[in-house]
Amino acid sequence: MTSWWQKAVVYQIYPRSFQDSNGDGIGDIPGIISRLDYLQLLGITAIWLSPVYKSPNDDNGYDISDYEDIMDEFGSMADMEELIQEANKRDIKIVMDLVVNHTSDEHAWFVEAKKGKENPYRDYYVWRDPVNGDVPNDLHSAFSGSAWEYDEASGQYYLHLFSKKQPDLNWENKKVRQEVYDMMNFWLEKGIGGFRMDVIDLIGKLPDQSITGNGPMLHTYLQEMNQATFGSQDVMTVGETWGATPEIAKLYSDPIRNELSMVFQFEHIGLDQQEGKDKWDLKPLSIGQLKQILSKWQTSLGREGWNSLFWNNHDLPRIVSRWGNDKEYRVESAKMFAIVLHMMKGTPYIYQGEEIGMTNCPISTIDEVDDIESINMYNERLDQGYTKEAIIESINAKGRDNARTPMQWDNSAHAGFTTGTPWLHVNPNYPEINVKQSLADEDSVFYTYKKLIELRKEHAIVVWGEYELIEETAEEVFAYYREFSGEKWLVVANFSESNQTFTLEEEIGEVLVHNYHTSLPKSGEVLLKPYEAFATKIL
Ligand code: GLO
Repeated sequence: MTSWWQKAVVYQIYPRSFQDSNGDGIGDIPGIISRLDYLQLLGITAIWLSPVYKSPNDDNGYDISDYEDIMDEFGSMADMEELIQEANKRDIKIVMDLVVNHTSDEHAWFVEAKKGKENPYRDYYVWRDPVNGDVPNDLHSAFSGSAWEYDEASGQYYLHLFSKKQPDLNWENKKVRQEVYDMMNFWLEKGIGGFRMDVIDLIGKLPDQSITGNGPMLHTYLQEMNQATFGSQDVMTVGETWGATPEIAKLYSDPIRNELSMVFQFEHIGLDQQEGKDKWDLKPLSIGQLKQILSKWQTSLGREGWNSLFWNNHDLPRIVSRWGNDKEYRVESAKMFAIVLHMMKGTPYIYQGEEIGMTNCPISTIDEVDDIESINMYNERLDQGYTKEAIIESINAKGRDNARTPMQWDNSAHAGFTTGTPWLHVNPNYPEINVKQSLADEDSVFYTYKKLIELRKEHAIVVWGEYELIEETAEEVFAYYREFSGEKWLVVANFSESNQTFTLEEEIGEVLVHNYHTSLPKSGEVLLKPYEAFATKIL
């Protein structure tokens, strides 16, 4: 059986930073609607919309206070319905972000729960008595510090694996699960194309045993959710699953298990982080490892799963700055990352601005930072004796604001994002890097993305072809074959700033996409320039 999402290319919108329509400095839904023609031109099939629900914005919408209402700054439910319709008219589906590991502490359920131990909503969350006058155990929040927050009034602690304004829901409570399923059906009835599920690997947690990810009930809950909500509908679902291995991914996405369409795995994303440390402890990327990890995922799911392909999202630094060269070879390296990823098997995701080669936005003091994760880490590490310089270096490398600076539309004030004051600084390189410029330049990164999306739509081999890594290459050269129904394609990419050579073992035919204008020999040795990448047919 095949599904639309196997052939899809998904574009992620972080609404706060995409397009403001009313001058308040915050992106909104009418702003997104005004840019749908641009997305249609790019050719994408679906939009993953980061949360637009009512929220006090402790974690920019990932702390939801009402799942069935829209954040005031973003617009109204009528705007949301119009977005779904207008997108559907352009054959674009809207995939909603489902954040159900936790709510906001301002959600009505938590407000009730806090009223006392006897409140009917108390058990919607995870409460524990103190142990020896202290926190119940040493569970840590992903945003620094203990995962337990003391509630004076009742003398108990509640669990928050993220900020203390994001209390964890108690999934062991059947009523909680039913509320979530009802809410999902509310959105499905509005005609959405599916769900991206935030930190979904955490819902089966057993906090008393310090088990958070991959808890024993996780897959039982997902099967129950599938049955109670989207199971009978033609939608896509993608779970955010940190720490997933291919074996774990199959549990979620093997079609016979009736759980999710696919998951986001993060193995390649952790490759520039020191072993056993966290994301802030940097080490250089090994291209050899990157090839090995991505190839493992390409070949190990078989029919028991489906890959999602991504370099970027709202939590990650911009790939061109991270593993490419965002100065001298910005265009070449941005295109190279696109070619390598979009020619693989799986569903590609593009994060807003990636398609024009937007870059990280370095800061020099903590006052310039908005992201709660970075701010909490800064304070924690200052206490631990790190220097300010070292912490700022980590934030510039990995901080989430890098990806969250406003979308760069043109070279007018604030990059055409807003007529007001943007909520987060615009990257000062917007006069050179913006959509208007990209559309006017036929050699821009944008047209490589557009071409890659077209290739996927036109050639079944891109969707279904078997993948094979070419092992005998220089470390810096990432090359692979795709094969389908007697057809064979070759993809070659130089991941370095120096020239490399690659030997064409078979005679090549039509060049499908290439980030340099030079012509390639039919066979034999090819000299690859910095970040050169191409895909060709094999005769
Ligand atoms: C990644 C999420 C992130 C949220 C977090 C809490 O882990 O996408 O942006 O902050 O999940 O909801």
